[in-house]
Amino acid sequence: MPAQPKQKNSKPKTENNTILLMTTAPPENGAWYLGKRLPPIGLMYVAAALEKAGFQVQMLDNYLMKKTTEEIKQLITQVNPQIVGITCGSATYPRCIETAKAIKQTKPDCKIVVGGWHASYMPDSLLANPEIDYVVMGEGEKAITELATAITNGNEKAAATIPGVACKRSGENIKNPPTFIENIDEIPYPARHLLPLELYDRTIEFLDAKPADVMSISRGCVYNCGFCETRKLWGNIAEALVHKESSAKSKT
Ligand code: B12
Ligand code: SF4
Repeated sequence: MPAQPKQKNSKPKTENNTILLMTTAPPENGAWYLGKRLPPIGLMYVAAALEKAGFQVQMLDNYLMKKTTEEIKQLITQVNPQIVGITCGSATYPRCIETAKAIKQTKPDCKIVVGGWHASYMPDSLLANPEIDYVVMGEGEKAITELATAITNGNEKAAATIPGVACKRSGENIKNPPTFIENIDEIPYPARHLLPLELYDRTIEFLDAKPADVMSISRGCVYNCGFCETRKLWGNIAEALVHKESSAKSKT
């Protein structure tokens, strides 16, 4: 197994530095609902970066776990997170907002940060909801680590200047253009240990192999196909970067 990549630590200073990272599901009777589930790799990368920076991280893949709003409220009371991070795609937007409302009702001082695809393409639509404090656009690891550090240090002014972060200030939406992580080897491997991997279906129709899992082997693309949004999310990266995660590790 290769050694974990090194990353600079920026230790959070406050006592409560618990962060809950979660997904929500699209409506079950909608066209976008997939019965099968694979672990959410983007969110696991975000979790790993936060753990590496010294935060206490918990994950709830609620697409899989299907907790009700009431159960989420109970979880928030139990975990008492200072920050909740939610992945939001366009299909999951309504549930993301519904969940954010429930979290704020339970713990009004909890900061809600939304990242992922809808957040990256349509940050204003998220910031229009009073429950959403921050939006992270694009690659999440560096932005969320800097943002969580600023929030836990009570430095909301610094939070508003972080590349890739969007937020409301004096009635205006501030949107700082994202930057990319230059040295991809700094990114820790996805935090698979934070999810109940045994509960996932982990099969893929055309593969006669089980368990199947997801890995990310590049960031960005050298091409620019008209139908593909990879360049929009990941920018004009001139070189595809290979991120090695051992296959042995993913067999867990
Ligand atoms: C692989 C993939 C899948 C896999 C997911 C495997 C998995 N479990 O992770 C499968 C096949 C299951 C899948 C399913 C679907 N997908 Co898909 N998928 C992709 C694809 C090709 C790559 C995503 C990926 O893994 N990227 C690599 C990781 C590292 O990046 P990431 O996930 O974007 O996460 C980073 C950032 O977004 C951010 N981030 C993510 N979450 C959070 C949360 C917080 C709090 C923060 C701060 C940051 C953050 O930080 C991460 C690390 O840098 C993208 C296209 C693309 N190029 O991005 C489409 C894409 C994400 N999928 C899309 C869609 C529509 C779907 C489906 C709804 C399709 C369907 N008919 O059901 C489903 C539902 C997915 C869901 N859960 O909601 C759309 C979303 C469009 C939109 N506006 O929402 C995309 C963008 C493709 C497209 N243009 O249509 N998908
Ligand atoms: S479809 Fe997207 S990811 Fe694939 S080669 Fe084209 S631009 Fe690159």
